[in-house]
Amino acid sequence: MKFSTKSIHIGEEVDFNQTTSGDVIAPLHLATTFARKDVQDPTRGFEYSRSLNPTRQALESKLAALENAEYGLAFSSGLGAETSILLALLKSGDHVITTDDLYGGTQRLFRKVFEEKFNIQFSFVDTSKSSLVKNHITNKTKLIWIESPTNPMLKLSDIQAIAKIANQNGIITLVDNTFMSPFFQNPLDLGADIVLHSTSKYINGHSDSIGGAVMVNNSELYERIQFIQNSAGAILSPFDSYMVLRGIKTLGMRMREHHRNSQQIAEYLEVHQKVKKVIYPGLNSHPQYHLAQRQMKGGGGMITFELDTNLSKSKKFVENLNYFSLAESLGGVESLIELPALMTHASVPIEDRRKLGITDSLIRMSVGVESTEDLLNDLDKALNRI
Ligand code: P1T
Repeated sequence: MKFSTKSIHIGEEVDFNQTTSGDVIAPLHLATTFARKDVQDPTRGFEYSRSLNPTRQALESKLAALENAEYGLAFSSGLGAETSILLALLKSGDHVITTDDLYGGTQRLFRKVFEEKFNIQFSFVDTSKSSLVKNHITNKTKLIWIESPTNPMLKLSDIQAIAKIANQNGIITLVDNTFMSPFFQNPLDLGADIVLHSTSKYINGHSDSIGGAVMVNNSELYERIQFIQNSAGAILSPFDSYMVLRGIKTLGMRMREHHRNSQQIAEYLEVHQKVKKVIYPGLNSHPQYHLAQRQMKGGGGMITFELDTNLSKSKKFVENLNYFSLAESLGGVESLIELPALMTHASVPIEDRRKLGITDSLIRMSVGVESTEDLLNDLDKALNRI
């Protein structure tokens, strides 16, 4: 089965033994608990919805299929999924190597919760240089956590090379694949052990559900993470599972459009005289363009750029757009724009932001699937006004 067939059919096969009505979509099961006929034998395997719910189960099998994985798990948010993985895999004294340029909320979770309160050590490393990863491995290193492309600088890491290093040292590799979605990148196929998504972004795609997903192939890893999903309880609700099942059906066609619009906008911005720099993995000016071609099936829908002007004019530019809402988040059908230093990455220490190039006037754009012409006209008008 190819990608879009899986995104429509897996988990939602019509099963005349389970349903009396022949629903062509997975029904929304809101029940918190399930009656049984026999004390010892839960009918059809369902007992209590935190442990297992039929709507969430349908989504979890679809999520697994899209990352070519054996198992999928759905969580209450991307950060809920992250917390559950850290609880499942680590204990006090363990060490994690992670990408230096990460979503601000992930950094806050690592630094302020797991490092400060639970004595887990994190090394923030430029994982776009695989050799640096090797240099930071110690006998306490249990996990290598990669975000690729990174948020917001769109740096890429060679997943295959890093997974190989990790594997040789008995270390688990995780890839946060939120920016690419399973349509453009499949980290498990490149040797990673765990894939994580914030489904709040492309997977749901309509900016109306917060959620997270984890996909793995190894049954022992699955059981460890599933144990925490049930024990700590950060599950995706049945209603949100239904929303994501609905959104995911068009993931392939949305990603193609996000990419098509982004490529044209990135090319337009790159030659504009008021633009200083554009970072987009589909441009051959991207420092890792060749890795992008090898590892990803498209450049995606995120563009980071800097105007050749000061902060106040950059603010004016983002406030003057019509179709790009000034808002955090990404991956929805509507276009969004933001200033990471003042918004999504405000919790990152200022010296780290400086080192990474997250200047106050850096702009991050999530290109939606509106008509290309309207988006280009909107940008053109706002650029002419500064
Ligand atoms: O928001 P939540 O569903 O908890 O997902 C967290 C998360 C994890 N990983 C990546 C790469 C992310 O970008 C995010 C959330 N990011 C934003 C809200 C943002 O505007 O960048």
